[in-house]
Amino acid sequence: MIVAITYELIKVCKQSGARLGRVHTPHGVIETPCFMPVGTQATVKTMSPEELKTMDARIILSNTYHLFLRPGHELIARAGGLHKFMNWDRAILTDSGGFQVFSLSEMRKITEEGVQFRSHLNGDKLFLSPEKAMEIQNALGSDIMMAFDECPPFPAEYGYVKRSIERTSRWAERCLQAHARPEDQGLFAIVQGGEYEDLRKQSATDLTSMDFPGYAIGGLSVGEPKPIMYRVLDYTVPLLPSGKPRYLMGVGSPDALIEGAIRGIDMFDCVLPTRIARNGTTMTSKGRVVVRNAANAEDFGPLDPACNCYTCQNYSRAYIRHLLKADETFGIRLTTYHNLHFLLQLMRDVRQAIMEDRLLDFRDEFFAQYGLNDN
Ligand code: PRF
Ligand code: ZN
Repeated sequence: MIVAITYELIKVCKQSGARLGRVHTPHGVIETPCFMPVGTQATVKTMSPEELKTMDARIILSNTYHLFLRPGHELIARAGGLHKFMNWDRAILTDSGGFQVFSLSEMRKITEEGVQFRSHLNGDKLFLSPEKAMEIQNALGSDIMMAFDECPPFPAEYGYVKRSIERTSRWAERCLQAHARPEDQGLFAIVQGGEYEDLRKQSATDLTSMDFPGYAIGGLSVGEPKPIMYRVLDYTVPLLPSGKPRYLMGVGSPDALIEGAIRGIDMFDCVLPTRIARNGTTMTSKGRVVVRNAANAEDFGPLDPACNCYTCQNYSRAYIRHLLKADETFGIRLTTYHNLHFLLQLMRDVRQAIMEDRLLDFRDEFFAQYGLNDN
């Protein structure tokens, strides 16, 4: 059987247990652990594909839910698929829409068949199901597709989460059956189970028996305290097959990227760097910097003296602050470029530390600079 996505383990960090590896996709190789910039609307907000390449992004994420609502997956298929439509020839992962239906749409009704909801754009009555999520992602042509899951809120009662993971497993089976392009698109399953160890185990056991080319951990970073997330990872990651990639969904704060890698996660995505960039907040080696603050009015130094990105090499805090205050688009392009570069560089540093068996030392040094309580 031909598989579109394979994982190559390069080495395990002797100090931390973190994995250095490569994910092979039809649109190139991804060094892992990796961070995936989010391009919800078939664009990473304010960044061109060429700019993403200059920071060496190898894979970006996009969303079934948004592209289904607008411009529609049939239109994107007629354009030649999502890669061609958006002029991105590297890898793309698409989320399945389940999570976005729950966070964005109104009047949703969940049944065994799927989820009925109203579009957050125009109120249209729409329906997503495992089969529909596969049809849309097959039409988009993403390299990695996600199974249609339910992400219970935090906190959620045990009985609810148990019924939910059982349905998510049945939906995963339906996704496998409906997937029409296994030769050039890999379908990842999503382990759920909230904060309940036996339910995470049940979910992982169900899904790993179905032999997907990769596994995600969903239902985290949904409002629970960080120690709970780390505990769930401690007992869930070892349940996943070591020969396949492991993806922690919706996590992108620097501390969680490092802690996740230490626990054996290979892939991450999050809107955090791009979202906070647009309100003038940046991530630097010394923690978060709100460029908009008055303290930066006459600071002619870079956002982060330790950063070698395009923004930091050419522009001052004072200039960026001025652009942001004047509502000039270039300001949020500069902060977005820096934040994405910062996280991609962080992951390069993490990979180097794994290579040299010193990821725990790296974590301690990073946190001493960055500050522990800051995200
Ligand atoms: N499921 C899906 N997408 C997601 C999540 C999930 O649980 C999360 C949770 N942090 C983010 N994105 N399908
Ligand atoms: Zn920078």
